[in-house]
Amino acid sequence: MIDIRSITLREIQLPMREPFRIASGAMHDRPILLLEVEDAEGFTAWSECVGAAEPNYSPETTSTAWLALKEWLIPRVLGQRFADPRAVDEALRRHLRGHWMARAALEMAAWELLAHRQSKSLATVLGEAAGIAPPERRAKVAVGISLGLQDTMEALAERVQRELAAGYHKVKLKIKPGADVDFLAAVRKLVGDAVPLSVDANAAYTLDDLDTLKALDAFGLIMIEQPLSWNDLVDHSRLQKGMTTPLCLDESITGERSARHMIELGAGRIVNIKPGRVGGFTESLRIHALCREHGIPVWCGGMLESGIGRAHNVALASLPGFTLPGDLSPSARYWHQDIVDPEWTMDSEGWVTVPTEQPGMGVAVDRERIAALTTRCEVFIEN
Ligand code: OSB
Ligand code: MG
Repeated sequence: MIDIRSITLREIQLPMREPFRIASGAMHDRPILLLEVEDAEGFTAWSECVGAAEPNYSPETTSTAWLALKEWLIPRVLGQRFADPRAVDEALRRHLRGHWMARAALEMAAWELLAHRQSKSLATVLGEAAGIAPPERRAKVAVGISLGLQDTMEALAERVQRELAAGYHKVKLKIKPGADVDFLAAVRKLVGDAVPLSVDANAAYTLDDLDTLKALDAFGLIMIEQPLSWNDLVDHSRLQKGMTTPLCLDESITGERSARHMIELGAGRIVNIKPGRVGGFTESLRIHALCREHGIPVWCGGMLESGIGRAHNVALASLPGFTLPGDLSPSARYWHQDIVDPEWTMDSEGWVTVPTEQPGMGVAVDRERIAALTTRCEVFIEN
């Protein structure tokens, strides 16, 4: 049973250790929209919306999500009773187009609430909902790092070397036209051909760049993530037919339907599942099941989440279809100080442990720090 009594929206500004650059823009500090949800029995759940300040990755931002939550989504759940989080998901998506990130924040809070009510870890609740037997659920998850665009190829190559030494299972490099083939050549020259690398273009190329993209086949990459337009499948299908490196879709996958179309069209061979991008855990579980059925590897991407969003991602990544390392860097990679206790850490072999001992996401929220970082706040209470 999910019966939400109150919802608090907060936007915080979380200072970053270093700017993060992708082909379509840079992030210097991370505005993060947080939800604190309380149910009729007094259980509290936290969740995070992955929208950013600018619509340069997705059409959504923290401000559009705030609006959608306030105007259309929160009124659908506040004071209502739902049998389970899937019913919440259904209520949120009914006759509502888009707003995946806003929906996801509320939907994921419902799963977190359920975990607290059942006194189970979030990973356990998701594993059970997916029908996965306990021995098949991962106790620890392999971590990869996503490196933003660097100014020079020397700086990039050194950085890759350093992160591999830190234990990361995979290094993903952001690329864009003019910072691709030469940069990769410099990296391979320094770290060798055997280390697991991938690239992410964040939609910076078109089919006019076919020669450059085909040249990437020479680098033995695990995958090329989202080379073409953010909402495209057809051009990716044409590109995949002309390349040997597997394409992985990120931005183009907004749900099970686009994942199915990707498979049918051969528009990619790997899926990056970000629960915050696809509307939440219900849809993530559907994509996970579909991909398992078709032998398509999935992995859990990241959106520079705080420790709250990371917790939700780690729980999802414990499912068996997540066979590739996730972008699940520990707290200290992005933040001087995270907003959860304990902070997320990775061992020297590049593993993060899935918390299963405590109810819910397995980390406590640092309310004082959140209060100190809050730039706006609004409370919605059942009347
Ligand atoms: O495309 O995966 C992406 C961050 C912001 C926007 C888009 C992306 C990313 C990342 C960060 O790659 C991964 C992480 O959170 O560690
Ligand atoms: Mg990506």
